[in-house]
Amino acid sequence: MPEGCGSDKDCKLDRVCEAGQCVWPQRPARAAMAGTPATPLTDAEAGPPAQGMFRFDPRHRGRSPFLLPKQKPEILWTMETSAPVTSSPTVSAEGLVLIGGHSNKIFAIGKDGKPGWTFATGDLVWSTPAIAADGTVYVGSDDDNLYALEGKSGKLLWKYRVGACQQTVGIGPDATRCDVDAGPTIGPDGALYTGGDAISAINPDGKLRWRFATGGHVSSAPALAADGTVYAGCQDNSIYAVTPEGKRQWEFRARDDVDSSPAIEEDGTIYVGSDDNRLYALSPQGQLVWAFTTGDDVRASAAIGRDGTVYVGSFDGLLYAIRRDGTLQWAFRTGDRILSSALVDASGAILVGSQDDRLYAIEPDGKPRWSLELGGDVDSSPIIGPDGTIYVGSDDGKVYALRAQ
Ligand SMILES: [Ca+2]
Ligand SMILES: [Ca+2]
Ligand SMILES: [Ca+2]
Repeated sequence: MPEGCGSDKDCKLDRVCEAGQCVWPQRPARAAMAGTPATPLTDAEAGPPAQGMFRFDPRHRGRSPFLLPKQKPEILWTMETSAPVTSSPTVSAEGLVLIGGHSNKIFAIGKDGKPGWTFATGDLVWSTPAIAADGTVYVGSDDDNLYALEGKSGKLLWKYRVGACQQTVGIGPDATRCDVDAGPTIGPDGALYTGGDAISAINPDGKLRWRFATGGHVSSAPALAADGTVYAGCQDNSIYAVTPEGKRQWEFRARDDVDSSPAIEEDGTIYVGSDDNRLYALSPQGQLVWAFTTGDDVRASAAIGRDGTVYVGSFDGLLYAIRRDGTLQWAFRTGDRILSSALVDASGAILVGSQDDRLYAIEPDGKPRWSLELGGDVDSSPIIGPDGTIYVGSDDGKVYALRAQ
């Protein structure tokens, strides 16, 4: 719950007092008040001082400010990384495409597809690079480190080891428990939120701000509400709400692992999937609003359209459009499991990958617009660059840039 305040001095961190509640600055107070009618924020209003991250902003709504092409795009270029790419891309202010790979590296690729810098870590990279306002790139690795890299050169600025797992790399319970696969998510004050064997908040200088212990591995990126509350799913079947100071607010128990990253609606509702096949809608107080049952695990993260429609893929192969009240609007069938998190473009069209090796563009009413076959599973979550180019990774080891004529 947002805490009450009389002046800015009553608010922790850099928050300010607006209408009796502590909120992040440059953010309309209505966004922080649960229960008020949702007025869609523009992306500029909602955006933190960061250039890019998994699901685009700390609330993880998966809303792109750009438009998907009407026509089926063609492959503009590909870059071979030699191992599957499940990480999702981000684009820097200089136009570099940043993405991690199972070749243990982070790649910076020029707009023309020419390789830029690479940075080698000690294990697989599932994490999506996040880019701070100053250009610093933050990315995690299965070697249990969160890395801060200089955006232009890829030079190491610092690394922070999450947890104290005895075996850091390879496979096995201890080797994977502290993996940094989650996000990171950049908060409005530059703090970094990630997973591993706990939920951690790390300052921009690489020092730990707080660590919230969980009963299992946190594999997906924490989301951050307008009031500073941190939400994260965990393989102990719980969804945790943690205060801006790192204290437990509430815990909601699902019936299986929660590997989906939470998405937060304007009114504070949290949408998150679970291996129990459900997509949950939870109130900011941690109460169940509704649960929508799909045919298999929901590991993808939900996207929230500007009209409040929620889009999420399931391992049953369907991409679901679910109304705010939890009823089905439509479902779109792909040929295999969906792990990729969908994007909603500026006009409400949807873009998502599937393990049938295709990338699908879907109209707001659920009709197919186009689909394009790539060389392997598309588990990476696609993005649209400012010039309309689509970027995505695939299990065939390639990073793709797609553009319509
Ligand atoms: Ca590890
Ligand atoms: Ca299941
Ligand atoms: Ca496949």
